[in-house]
Amino acid sequence: MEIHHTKHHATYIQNLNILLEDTGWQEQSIEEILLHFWQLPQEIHQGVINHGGGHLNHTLFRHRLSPSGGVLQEWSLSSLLVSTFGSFDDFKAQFSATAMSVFWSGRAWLCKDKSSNLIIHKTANQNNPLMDWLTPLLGLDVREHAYYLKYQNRRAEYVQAWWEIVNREKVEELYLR
Ligand code: MN3
Repeated sequence: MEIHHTKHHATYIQNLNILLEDTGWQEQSIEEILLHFWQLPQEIHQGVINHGGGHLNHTLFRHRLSPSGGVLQEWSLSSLLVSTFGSFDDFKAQFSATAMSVFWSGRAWLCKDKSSNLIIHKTANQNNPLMDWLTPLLGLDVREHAYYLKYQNRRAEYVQAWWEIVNREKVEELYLR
């Protein structure tokens, strides 16, 4: 986790700042940059998606972690999760299956759509659900660098361990926002 934060995440920020030099966009929020990147010079579009998305995705990932974890069944979103996915365990199973199905590099997400429905979503590389007009509530990085040092190729064990440190208060706060 420390290397993921201080090396991988930091590199995305450095590269994004280099790309945005002289564009006048450096003071924009990362969400605004990703929603309106097409207004930037075309030659930096993909770089802004990659490094800007990398910055936002890793920020979202880290801010949804809590050292104390949470008792998942006590989520205030539980009734909505149950009515949406069938049961709390079904939600976890569907989310985990989505995380396992990501090929190579990407994320599984719990998102809120424009009608406040909960949906499980998947993105590739450093794309962010904002770009699909969804509000990301909870995201799990399943690129190998997220887990390889501790779990090697055992992504399922990493996904299982991650559930123990999900910051449910943060997810609920974002849903209600
Ligand atoms: Mn990562």
